Amino acid sequence: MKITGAKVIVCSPGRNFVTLKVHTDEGVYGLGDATLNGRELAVASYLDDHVVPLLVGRDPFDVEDCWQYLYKGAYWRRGPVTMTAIAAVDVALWDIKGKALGTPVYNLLGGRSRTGVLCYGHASGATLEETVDAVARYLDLGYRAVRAQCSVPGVPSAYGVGGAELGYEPATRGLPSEDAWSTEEYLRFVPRLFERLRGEFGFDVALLHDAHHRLTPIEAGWLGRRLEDCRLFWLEDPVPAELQDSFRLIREHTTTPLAVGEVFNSLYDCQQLITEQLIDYVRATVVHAGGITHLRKIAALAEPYHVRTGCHGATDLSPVSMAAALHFDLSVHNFGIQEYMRHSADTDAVFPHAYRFADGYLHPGEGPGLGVDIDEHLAQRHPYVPAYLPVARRLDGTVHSW
Ligand code: GCO
Ligand code: MG
Repeated sequence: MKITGAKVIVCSPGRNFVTLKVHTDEGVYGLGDATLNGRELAVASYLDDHVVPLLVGRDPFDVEDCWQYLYKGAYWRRGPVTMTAIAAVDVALWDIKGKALGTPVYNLLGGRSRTGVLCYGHASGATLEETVDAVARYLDLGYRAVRAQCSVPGVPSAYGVGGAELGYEPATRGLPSEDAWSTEEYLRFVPRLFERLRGEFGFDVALLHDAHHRLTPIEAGWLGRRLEDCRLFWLEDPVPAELQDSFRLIREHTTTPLAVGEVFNSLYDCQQLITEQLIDYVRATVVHAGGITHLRKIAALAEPYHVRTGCHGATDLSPVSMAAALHFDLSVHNFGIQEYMRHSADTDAVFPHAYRFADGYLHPGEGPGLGVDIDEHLAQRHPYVPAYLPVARRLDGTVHSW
């Protein structure tokens, strides 16, 4: 089998997605997601201008060789744009191999390690009571794990609140919006939120929280310790992860489990965090961390250190990424949990897929390959719209991590 060409499809069924469709001489094609939120066209160009010409004539079954060729052959290594582009090719090749062999991708990855993929949904509200109601709604739907975010009194437009019916959509069309931030107000409020949620729902539901890179290590240590009695499943992104040593400082102060890595794009971004056991969950994803091939290596490094996976699964990861994540999650031994934000009806129509939710678990389906497709005709009806993630400023106007 030979690759005959590949097409980059940019569409915006409610939000922007970049999809790579790789064609072969036997008529089988594979899909890969190449969406980098707010920077989509950079990856589309990287693929179109620099990667697609390298694919023609290659054997799509040589997945590892193709990965190494694109990674080492570029000379310029890592970075979100490069690694997202490589991921798109990698995932498309796994899809082709599964389809050609007539088996779901998880069978190519060692088979099933579990019967379903535990996932968590996003509950949020403008007030504490609204957040309580939102968590209740997720429990009614069958979720066993829920991330809770809430507007903080005195902080207009806190991270993680509002948007779609069952989820949260941070990118806005046009130029970036600006959110305000106050660490003091936030730290005063979050313990109240989780004490209330535990009081209301008890300890049978797993509760998660995302601090979205906003704290300093010592602030994060304080928050983690203050939340210990609420037994969070994890506290996510307590600090920006550029300085990995900072996690040691957090660890010295709290036993609240830590999750990090949705912005990571390679094993080298989490090597220290894993081997020094500074985190409990690694959130790297197929789409931003070099595809299934590279994410498996991250999971393999993490396994002996008791670090489990908790892949990013926000709405900016297309259904192609979600499908790929589920095959990975089902097969990898040290899986922890999968984030699952539902896509809009428009997105689901453009990307028909076999995966389904039942009783708090996701299932990738039994069809060959990834079990996801793209309706190109429909995609054309939703052209790209410039959109950006917000920028955060502290109350005095200083730019802060969003
Ligand atoms: C999460 C994330 C997202 C990101 C978004 C950026 O935990 O789901 O923090 O909400 O902010 O995916 O593109
Ligand atoms: Mg996050």
